[in-house]
Amino acid sequence: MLKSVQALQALLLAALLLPAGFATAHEYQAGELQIAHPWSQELPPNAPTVAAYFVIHNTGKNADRLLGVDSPISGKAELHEHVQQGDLMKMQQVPNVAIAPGATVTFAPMAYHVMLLELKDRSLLSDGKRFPLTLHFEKSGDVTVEVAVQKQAPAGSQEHMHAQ
Ligand SMILES: [Cu+2]
Repeated sequence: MLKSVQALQALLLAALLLPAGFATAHEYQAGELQIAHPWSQELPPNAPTVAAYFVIHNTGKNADRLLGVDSPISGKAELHEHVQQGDLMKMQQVPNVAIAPGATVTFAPMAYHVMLLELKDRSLLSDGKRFPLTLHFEKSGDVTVEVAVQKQAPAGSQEHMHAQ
C-alpha cells in the first residue's frame, strides 16, 4: 500500500514537472479516428505559410483517408509530405493520406503536414493561441480541431524550421 502511494506521488510529481507544452495537449475523435494534439510552430509575423501537425490513430477495423483540410484563417490549405530529392528534402502536395486500420499516422516537421497558404488572419498565430482547422475524412466525415500555436515543438516531434 505504502509503495503504491509513493508511486502515485512520483507520478503526480512527474506530471507537475512536465514541460508546459504537455499541459495544452488535447485530443479529438472522428468516428474511430483519434486526432491527438494539433499544433503549429509560432513563426515570424511575415511568414508566407504556416504548417500544422497532429497524430491520427485509427482504432477501428476499416481503412480511412484524409481527403483534405481547410481553415478560416487561410485561403488555401494543402496536404504535404517531405520527400528526399538527392541531398535535399523537398516538400510536395499529396492528394490524400491513407489511414490504415490500427495505424498511427504522424504529421510532424519533415513528414506529412498541413500547409496553410494565402493567410487571411494572423491574429491567432502567436504562442498560446489556437486556430480552427477542419479535417475531411472519406468515411469518418468532418471534424474541426483547434490547432495550438506554440514556440516550442511538443516533446517527441523533431525540431525543424519549415523550409519554404
Ligand atoms: Cu509544406
